[in-house]
Amino acid sequence: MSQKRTYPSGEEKQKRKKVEEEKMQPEKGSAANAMADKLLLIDTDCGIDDAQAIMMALAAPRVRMLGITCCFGNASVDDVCQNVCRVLSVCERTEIPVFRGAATPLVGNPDCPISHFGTDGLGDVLEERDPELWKKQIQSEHAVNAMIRLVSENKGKVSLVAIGPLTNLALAVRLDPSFPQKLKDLFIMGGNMEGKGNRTVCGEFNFVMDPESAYIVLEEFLCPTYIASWEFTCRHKLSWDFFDEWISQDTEAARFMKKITSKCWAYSRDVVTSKDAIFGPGFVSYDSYAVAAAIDGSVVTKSAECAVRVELQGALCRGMMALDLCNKLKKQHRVFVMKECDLSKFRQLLTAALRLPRKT
Ligand SMILES: [Ca+2]
Repeated sequence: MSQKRTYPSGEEKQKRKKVEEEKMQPEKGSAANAMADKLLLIDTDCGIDDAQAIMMALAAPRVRMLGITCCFGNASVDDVCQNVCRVLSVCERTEIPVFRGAATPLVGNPDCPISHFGTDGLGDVLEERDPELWKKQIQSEHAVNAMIRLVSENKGKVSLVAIGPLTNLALAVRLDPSFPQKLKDLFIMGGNMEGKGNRTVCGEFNFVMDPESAYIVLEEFLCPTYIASWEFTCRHKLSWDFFDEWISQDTEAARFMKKITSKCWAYSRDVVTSKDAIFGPGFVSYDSYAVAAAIDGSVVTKSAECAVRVELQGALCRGMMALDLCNKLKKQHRVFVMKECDLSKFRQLLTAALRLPRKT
């Protein structure tokens, strides 16, 4: 039987965390501190909640973002690249390299465009959607090559946070089978734990967009893996009152967020969705839960440790993540499926996300 465990679990993990904390230097910006920073690589299909998640990582102290790799999903991969550049520009962090990755899933064509966050992924409200303007900010190196290089250069130190379809990750393990071993850990927003879907009856968006990649990642990434499923995020929604206050802060990031959510139906309180019907109404920053878990392990207070597998067949269940609670699959590798979250800590991290750019 699977066990529900406190997160983070195990004496060894606590010890590792302590050693890591001791290594951290109080003075920000020094070379020594840069060595002790938490190294993050974010793989994204930048829609509005990705923007929120990226800002959370940018606002977190002692986090060094090695790069942002882009994948199709909430929008085409070109729009995704532009969206990431816009977010970095608002936060005055354009020194962070952005890489263009997969434009399609491994099998079939992408089921795009997606209108959840507007056709451009950021609410269809931004002017100057000129690809040429942003093109020069995109690195020429492919996202998958960059991912492998950055992780190989920092072996055992990088936390990879995947908040889009998992195509780039699947390609990375095909190009370099030792890639997962070189990661410190992997955080995923995606999949489901109760068979409830948002994109299909049983499937969550990121996994349904490329089920084969999700399958490969959950079978072959044997590093410590933490999953924020769709139901987990919905069960930890925040109030619309929080949202209103959050986007009303007097900062560039908050003004940007207010703008991109202004005409988006996903942020309309009057729209009743299936999510509202199941979990009640509220604001859910889906991808931010994976980033929060990566930057502060104490945010997630309970998780189930079990084997998981993605269903690739079926009329209703293709793309669904199944939890093997009875160990029927006899898989050695188990992942941590997040169950409970310290909402107060999460709220603090999210609040800080819109206090950007940082005042120096
Ligand atoms: Ca996303």
